[in-house]
This record gives sequence, C-alpha cells and structure tokens, in this order.
Amino acid sequence: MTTAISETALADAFRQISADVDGCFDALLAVPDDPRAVLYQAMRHAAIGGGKRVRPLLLTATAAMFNVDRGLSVRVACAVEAIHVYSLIHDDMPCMDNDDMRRGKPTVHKAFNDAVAVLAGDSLHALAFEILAGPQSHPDPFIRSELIYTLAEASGPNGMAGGQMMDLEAEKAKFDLPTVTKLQRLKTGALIAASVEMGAILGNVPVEGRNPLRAYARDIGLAFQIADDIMDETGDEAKAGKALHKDAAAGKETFLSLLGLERAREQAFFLVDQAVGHLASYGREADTLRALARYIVERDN
Ligand code: GRG
Repeated sequence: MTTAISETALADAFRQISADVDGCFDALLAVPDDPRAVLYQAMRHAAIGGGKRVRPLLLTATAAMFNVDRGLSVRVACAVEAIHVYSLIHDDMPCMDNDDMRRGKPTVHKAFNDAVAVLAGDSLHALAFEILAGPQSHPDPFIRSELIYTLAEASGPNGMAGGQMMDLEAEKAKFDLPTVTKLQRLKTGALIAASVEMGAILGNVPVEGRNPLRAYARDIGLAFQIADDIMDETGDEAKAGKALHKDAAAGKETFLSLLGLERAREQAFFLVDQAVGHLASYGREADTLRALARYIVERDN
C-alpha cells in the first residue's frame, strides 16, 4: 500500500492541528493579573500563532491510526510542542544561535529580554510535563508515566539537549558524516521519534509492535534535517520566517557540506521512500503519515 492523502487533505490536517494546538495553549496560558503577566505573554508570543506543527500532526496522526480520542492526542501533542517551542526560544538566545526572527516574528529575547526568554523556555519545559502528568492527558497512570518517560528521554542529554551540545561543539571541530548523523538524530530526530512513539503509546500499541513506526520516524527525522540543511543553503528567508545561511557562516559540517547538494537531495528522497516502505503493513489508516513523509522533504519553510 503506497497511497497517501492528497495535498489538500494534508493542508486541511495542518490547519486543523494548528487551530487545535493554538486553542490548547490559549486555554493553558491565560495571562494572570499579577506581576507574572509578562512571563505568560512571552510564552504565548512563542507558542501561539506560528510554526508548522509537524510534531503535533505526527503525534495525532499516529494516535488516530489506533482510534485514540482526538481530545487526548491533541493535549499530549501540546506537551511535545511545548518542548519544541522552549528549545527554539533558548536556541535563539545570544548565548546560542543569536537569532532575531523566528516563525516570522521577533524572537522572545528580542520582543522581551534575555531573562524573560530563559524563564519562558523553562516554563514551557515544565508545562510539557505538567500536561502529561495530569489525568486529562490519559486516564491510565501507566500510560501517562510512559509518555513522560519518552518525552523526558527525547528532550535531555540522550536526546535534543545532547544534540544541541554536539552542535555547539561542531563550530570547533570538523565532524565526519557518522558524527553529524548522530548529532542530528539527537537534536532533531529524537523529538520527531518521540512524537510518533507517544501516538503509539496513546494507542496502546505494545512495544514489540512499534518497530515499523519507530523505523518510519527514524528515517523521516533524518530526512527532515537534510531538508532543513538544504533550506539553510538554498531557501528563502521570508518563507522560512527566520535567518538562513547560518551553517556555512558558522563553519559547521552539515549533510549538505559533507554530501553536496545533489547527493543530499537524493539521500532525503531515499529516506522518505524507505520511511513509507516501513508502513507497508498498515492500510489507509497510515495515509497521513505517508503524506507527511513526502511533505517533510518537499516543504519550503
Ligand atoms: C536549546 C536544548 C536546546 C535545544 C535546541 C531544536 C533545537 C535544539 C534548536 C533549533 C534550531 C534548529 C535549526 C534545530 C533543528 C531542528 C529544527 C529544524 C527545528 C525547527 O523545527 P521546525 O522546522 O520549526 O518544525 P517550526 O517553527 O515550524 O515549528
């Protein structure tokens, strides 16, 4: 089975999940009438009204394959997005990537200040686990505990933060292809993999039954990063909503610098075909995941 939903249906799915995630953050981040107001405003600035919402769509589309209630999966997807948004806020700060624009808006430290940006990132990090720990995310405490474990592992030193550390080191050392692959599997791939895994956890898929989904997530995670490297080199800043051409300026080795544009493109498309191949045992219920795999390498932002 190699079908996928149409481009229009995928665009509708993105619109729907974006509205759902915005609604969820809007409810969770009501601005209090006290001196914490600025913190909530900064969290809302970063979390609401922007971003592609790829991770929430991956999570809810995976959960939908196993007939999970959408209210539950959207809430859990917000936890993953909260971690993603926190990482973007901190990554944009002067001590890391020092960026002025994100998602077509000023970055949080530019719109507010560095201290507020640190606290907004920290608070979104904590909010993610507060969401998952609450019974509204799932009535079964064992499922909630597995969700928390999965997201914590994907966010910390064995996941995104570890990948970010390697990325900082990449400015000093010339990394080879296996090292760049490991860096990207951690920095970008871990949270993408967690999104799919958490959809499967919500769907009560036993660990031994998750291998095809894990293999799919691993391949699209790498393809996503190769596409990001290509966009950094050849993309349009207005469409991307952020500064580009930063990798070469920082002297970092990337998939693009190591493979060249043509081979990097071929590798991204090969990974997408392989990812779709891993879904062969599923029927139409996996069509959104198939379409998402194609979107990940064809997107322009
Ligand atoms: C600060 C602990 C810490 C980690 C930062 C995710 C990250 C690690 C840094 C962001 C910078 C970057 C280019 C990371 C690669 C992953 C990536 C392409 C992030 C952007 O994700 P998209 O394209 O962004 O899904 P939107 O805005 O659409 O959600």
